[in-house]
Amino acid sequence: MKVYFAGSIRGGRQDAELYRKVIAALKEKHQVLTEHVGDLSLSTVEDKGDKAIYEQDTTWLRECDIVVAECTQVSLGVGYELAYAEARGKEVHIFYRPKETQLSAMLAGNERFHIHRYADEAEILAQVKNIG
Ligand code: 6IA
Repeated sequence: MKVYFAGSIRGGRQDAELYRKVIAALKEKHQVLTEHVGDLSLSTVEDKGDKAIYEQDTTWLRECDIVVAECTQVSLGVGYELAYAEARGKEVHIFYRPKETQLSAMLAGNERFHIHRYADEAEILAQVKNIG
């Protein structure tokens, strides 16, 4: 299946290495459209053209079968992507570490989203293998 992985970029890159590992785990069974989200060298300050990024990402969101989002690091862009995917009837899986963040009620309270709580890297890597 085609997977759109969403993770924080301008919201903060503290979990970028974890995103990279989750993307690698998803790639064992799926095509991941957004591998750059786990690219540790991705610049968040240089502006390569926000319009082009928006157009490409929304095209991929319409094209994907499943959205997988890591939401511990709060990101406006990821929140927007989740609503965009929901409006188009996509299957959405949200992962977060409850010890480190309180998930927004706008996600936690949405019964159409599949919410997965995890504690550490080993746990999320095992959980994503059950998707799709
Ligand atoms: O608000 P945020 O930047 O944290 O939003 C992160 C989400 O928006 C990710 O899930 C991506 O899908 C998308 N996104 C944000 N920035 C980019 C980007 N270039 N390329 C692709 N998708 C992006 C970032 C580099 C740019 C800031 C120069």
